Amino acid sequence: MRRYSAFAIAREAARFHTGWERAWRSPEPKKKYDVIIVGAGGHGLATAFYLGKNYGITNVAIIEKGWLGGGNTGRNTTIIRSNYLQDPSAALYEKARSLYETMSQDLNYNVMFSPRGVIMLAQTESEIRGYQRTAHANALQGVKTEFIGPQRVKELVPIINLDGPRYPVLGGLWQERGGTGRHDAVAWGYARACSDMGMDIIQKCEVTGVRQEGGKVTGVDTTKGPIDCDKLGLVVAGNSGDLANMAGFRLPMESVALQALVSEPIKPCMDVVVMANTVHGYMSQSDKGEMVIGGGTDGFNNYTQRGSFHHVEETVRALVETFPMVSRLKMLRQWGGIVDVTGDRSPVIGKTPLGNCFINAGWGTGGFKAIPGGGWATAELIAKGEPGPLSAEFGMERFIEGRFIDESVAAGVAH
Ligand code: FAD
Ligand code: PYC
Repeated sequence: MRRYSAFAIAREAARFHTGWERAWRSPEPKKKYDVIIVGAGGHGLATAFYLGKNYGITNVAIIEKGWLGGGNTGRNTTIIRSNYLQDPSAALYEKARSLYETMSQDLNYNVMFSPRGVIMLAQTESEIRGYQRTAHANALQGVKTEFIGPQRVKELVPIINLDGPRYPVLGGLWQERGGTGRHDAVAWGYARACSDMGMDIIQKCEVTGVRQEGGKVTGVDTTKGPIDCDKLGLVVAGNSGDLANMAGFRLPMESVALQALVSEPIKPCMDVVVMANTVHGYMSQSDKGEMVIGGGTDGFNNYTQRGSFHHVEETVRALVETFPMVSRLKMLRQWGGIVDVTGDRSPVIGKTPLGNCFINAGWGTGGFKAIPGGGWATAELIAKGEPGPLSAEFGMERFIEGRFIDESVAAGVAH
């Protein structure tokens, strides 16, 4: 792989950009791999990358039914933060956030990580108490956050209205090193690095069956024919239930669409990310100037990757009290992604009833921020066959043992 650099840009400019290589190969599948990862979203690609980088396992195929990064990874609102309440979550999300800090250098691919700061607004007395508790927990966990008062919120977000009639802004949980990253660049950067290590990314290839013998996976059936493997990783977010069905087990998860929208581009007006969880909307400004606005999940299980009119209305209505300028914006685009939600709003990274089959799923509305950490932990699980310290608490047996990792407040999006 030729490295991207300022020198490379100058060289290519001099020869009219005729020398750029394809960022990743598009091979036909081999008959057999050491590891097959199903799903070329951020978590699947990051898992493959750390299998190669941390464990030297490179005979790997990443199989994707659509195009890489075309699932939730390319559909999210790109918020990165690690201000979770419970110790195992704070460790996992902070590992991920810290990997984002150096991701562009590590992958030699500009993922535009922008640690511009994230505020979760407190707009009720109970939110004040909840976020103060999180700030104290984060201090013990080594995650840098602080609870700030309304005047500091106003300094950080001049366009905010502190005195809304129903939900005044009473303060907020501020994480200065939280922010955003370019979501599809994250997928592309990992894909390029995986391809460079000799891994095969096979797009437009749907897994239609999981073949097994004596309680172990032997391979998968796909729309490009059967492919054998020694180990299988299922990393398919909202389609996890389908894949588990093919493999013959059930998951404690449900799938639901989560929607988002963007406005027309406007001049820079807000250089932090604001989440208003009580009124239920969150907003940041993209580099193009669009206001990126997130709404809620659909109130019923479904597999649609579309937006719907009532969500636009509900989300915008929720935001105008706190951000009156939103009432003047034209909305440009809306879309949806299928998120996979667990009962405690924490992910599953763990073993399955099939000995050599592992799963990374259940990130719900918040797995973009976790991509490098989730991939790191899943690679360790697949390579060693046992969870490591980052994922030890996240196995699905916690739902049988009643050992929940309750993150319903930190999840940000009520669901
Ligand atoms: P995906 O990116 O969905 O990848 C799974 C892949 O598996 C898909 O590409 C799919 O095509 C493929 N696949 C499925 N079935 C098969 C099959 N049978 N064969 C082959 N391939 C298959 N998180 C945050 O942290 N911050 C946010 O601001 C944020 N905002 C969000 C906003 C929206 C509107 C949405 C929808 C999600 C948001 N999220 C956010 C959540 C985040 O996007 C997801 O948790 C994360 O992207 C999950 O990554 P993934 O790699 O597990 O899944
Ligand atoms: O997890 O921070 C988050 C988030 C914001 C919007 C959707 N998810």
